Amino acid sequence: MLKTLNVGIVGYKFMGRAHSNAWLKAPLFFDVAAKPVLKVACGRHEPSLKEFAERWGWQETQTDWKKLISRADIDIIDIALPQHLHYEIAIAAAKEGKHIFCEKPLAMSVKQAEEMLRVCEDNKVIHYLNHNYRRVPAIALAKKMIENGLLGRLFHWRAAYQQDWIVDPEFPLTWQLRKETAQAGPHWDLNSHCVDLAHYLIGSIDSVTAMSTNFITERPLADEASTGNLQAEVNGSERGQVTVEDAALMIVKFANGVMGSFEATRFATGRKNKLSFEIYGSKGSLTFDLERMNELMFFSSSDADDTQGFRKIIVTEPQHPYIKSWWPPGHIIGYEHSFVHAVVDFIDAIENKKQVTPNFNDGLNTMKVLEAGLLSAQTKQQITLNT
Ligand code: SOE
Repeated sequence: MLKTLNVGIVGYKFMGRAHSNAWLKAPLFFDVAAKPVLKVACGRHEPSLKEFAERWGWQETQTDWKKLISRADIDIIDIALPQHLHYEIAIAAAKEGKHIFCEKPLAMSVKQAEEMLRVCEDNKVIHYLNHNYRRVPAIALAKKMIENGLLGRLFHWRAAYQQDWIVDPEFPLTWQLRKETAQAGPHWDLNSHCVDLAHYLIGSIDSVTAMSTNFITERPLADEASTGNLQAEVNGSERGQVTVEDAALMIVKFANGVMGSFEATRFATGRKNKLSFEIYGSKGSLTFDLERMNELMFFSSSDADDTQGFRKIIVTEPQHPYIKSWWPPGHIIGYEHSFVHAVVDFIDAIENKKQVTPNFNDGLNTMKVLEAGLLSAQTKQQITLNT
């Protein structure tokens, strides 16, 4: 009989659903090292929590996360909440010896991230930070191609994460648009993904210069109880200040000499969830676009001169990362599959007592870059990182 691991999840909205799906699907499609049991779902609003638990098959509910964490029968705490709630829960969970599966971005600051990492290390728990895009097969393939030298010496990294869900000035002031709950706008939410990918694919970042702007400075207040899934309802006629940026641009120098840029916005009308990057090297180049996530574009200088050009690799073959556990060759996968891959690797790390990536250390490194970006935008100075 396969060993089991009891999971307690905190949060039941967009990420609560994405994580629940991953816990359920992982043992159905992959030969996991242990089977996750959806034991307890935790959240503040009991009726919505109960409905969530019933739909996804969580065995029990709990409205007090402290009680959940102190339960001896829970092995894993899944933090599927906004970033301002990560720190306290992660620290308490690590102190109870629970392994942690935490949604991104890791925290509100470098200071919080440092402490979260230290407490996890002191208590020897496995800590995973869910920058799920590392486990999109096309991106994992890009990593392999770079490591195998197909691009040669790297020169350029260019990333843009573009969405458009707050273009309407009447979209309410949800937690993502307030500094006390989000720390920053797309620079935190979206650039955190791209910085994580840049660390994964290119290497560490040495210096940062950034600028940011606001297009809409005031919005109607939100009815937080009905927000979730990037949708929200207005609460009354009062308006409040937007206290995070609406768009950010950042240019960086990597330790290996690569020049890089990052663009993050929720005002790119028509762009729904477009995370794209381009990497240019001495022997070839790669480009990726999340809106076409099963494809990777590759240019190789070693192709014959008369037929050279970007070719499209459809990343649906059994030789491609994670694919052979899904469908027959040529059948595409989607957004939610990257979460399943994360759960599979996280369970493997727990069972084999090894650390998984990205973890809180990777999250800390990302926080350092993002915080430097905020400081640079504020001071209009280039910031050197001492990592
Ligand atoms: C909202 O901008 C968001 O849901 C991010 O928070 C996620 O990390 C990203 O995957 C999709 O967009």
